Amino acid sequence: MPYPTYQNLIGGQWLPPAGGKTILNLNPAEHSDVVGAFPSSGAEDVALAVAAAKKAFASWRLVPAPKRAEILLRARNNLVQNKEKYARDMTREMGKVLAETRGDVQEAIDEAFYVAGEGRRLFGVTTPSELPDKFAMSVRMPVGVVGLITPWNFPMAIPSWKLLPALVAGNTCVIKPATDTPLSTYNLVQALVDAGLPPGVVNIVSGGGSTAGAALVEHPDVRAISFTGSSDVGSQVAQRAAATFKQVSLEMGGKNAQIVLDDANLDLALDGALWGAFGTTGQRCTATSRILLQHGIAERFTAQFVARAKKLKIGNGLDESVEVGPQVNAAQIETSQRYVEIAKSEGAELLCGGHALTSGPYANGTFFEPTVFAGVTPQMRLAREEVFGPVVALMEFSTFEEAVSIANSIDYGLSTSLYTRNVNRAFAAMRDLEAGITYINAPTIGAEVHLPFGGVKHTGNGHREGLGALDFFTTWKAVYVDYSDKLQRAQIDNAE
Ligand code: UN1
Repeated sequence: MPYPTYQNLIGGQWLPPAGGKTILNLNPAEHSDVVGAFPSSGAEDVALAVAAAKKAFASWRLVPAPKRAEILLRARNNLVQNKEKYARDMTREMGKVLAETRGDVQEAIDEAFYVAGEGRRLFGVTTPSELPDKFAMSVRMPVGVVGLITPWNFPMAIPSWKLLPALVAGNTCVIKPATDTPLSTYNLVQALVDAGLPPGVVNIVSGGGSTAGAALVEHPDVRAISFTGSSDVGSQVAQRAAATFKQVSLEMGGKNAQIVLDDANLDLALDGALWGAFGTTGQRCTATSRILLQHGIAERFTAQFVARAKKLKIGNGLDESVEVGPQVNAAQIETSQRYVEIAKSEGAELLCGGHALTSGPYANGTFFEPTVFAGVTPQMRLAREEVFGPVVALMEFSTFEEAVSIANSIDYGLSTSLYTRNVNRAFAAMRDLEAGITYINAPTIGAEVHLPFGGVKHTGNGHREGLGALDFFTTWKAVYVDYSDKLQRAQIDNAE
């Protein structure tokens, strides 16, 4: 089957990568379905893109923010119009089911709407000066050229969390999409270009992390890097970016716990656990990967959870009746398989799943069965390390305090959830769970774009997307206006 070849977008032009190499983007449900060939870019391509972004910054920063926002609003309308097509493209390249890829495009639509409103805010702060006849204010300035490195699990939503706030604030961007899912970034950027975004304001350089990604992180003219991916890679990004004093925002792994107390609405907790653990085939940084069960309900919950996990329909996400799509690639399947072996060898009990599906309708894809382990203890690797696949650990506890302590006993701190009808416990959990996000009576997944998104401990380095994004993509400037017509020396002329 013929397939299209995509180029990099640099300074408004579609250019082939300098090295002439490409990477095939395959449908993980059916490898004979080639979505397209995308550039395998290197430092030379990144240098061109950064130069284009630098040039465009000179004029983009002077476009009034409300005007920049109008482009985002028009882009939003383009996304709405193309939602179904973009969702289908995304299912083809990433695998998750259509309902979810529609949600992913919708998240970009929501982000555009939210961020466009910021064009008429971008609030600064005025404060009195300590000196007479002097005015003081703090204004938000763009950072400059920013580099964005995005993951494959939310191929349009996460690029939108980064690109759109960066743009409304007046930055210009070079984005390196995930090698497995570049098309959705192309679609998002096309919506912006069609909305009138000037050339060079957003540039796309496709390729691998160790080549294109590393070059972006190291380029001296890039002032900030926003990265979403694994904690291992994030740590390298931060270390390399430090050499040129870049601001770095990192959103990384999770080992997210759903706690179910004896008094919970059990059916609700089951619905939440199933969606949190196996939605997106477990490939969300917010996925539920530990389910902590109080002794009183553990047996009932476990039996029903396993029965329902076994019934989930696995298959090609383009089939509307499918509930769980493939994993994104063979490496992810290997990771899931590896953790199944690790968990078994550590003494956890495999209740269902545990294998890749390789025959019949699954023969040409990367599928893994929804997998449930019971008897997992806090020391086991399955309780501590991120799998990023449909493999979930059931753990038991006696008291609420013990549950919180188990939930907190890991390096990660992204999302957490508590199912209970006890309002006191709910508020204690909101305070005590070490995580950037806590849900009460809802699963660990499902963040909305206008709240802060990010985590503590090894999940992040303190920045937030959503509500916090403008803090990252702007830099404060203090401005003093002295209208006294004389030299006034702060801390000296007005001293007590
Ligand atoms: C991720 O988990 O990788 O909160 C991003 C959610 C989505 C975004 C998830 N809105 O589940």
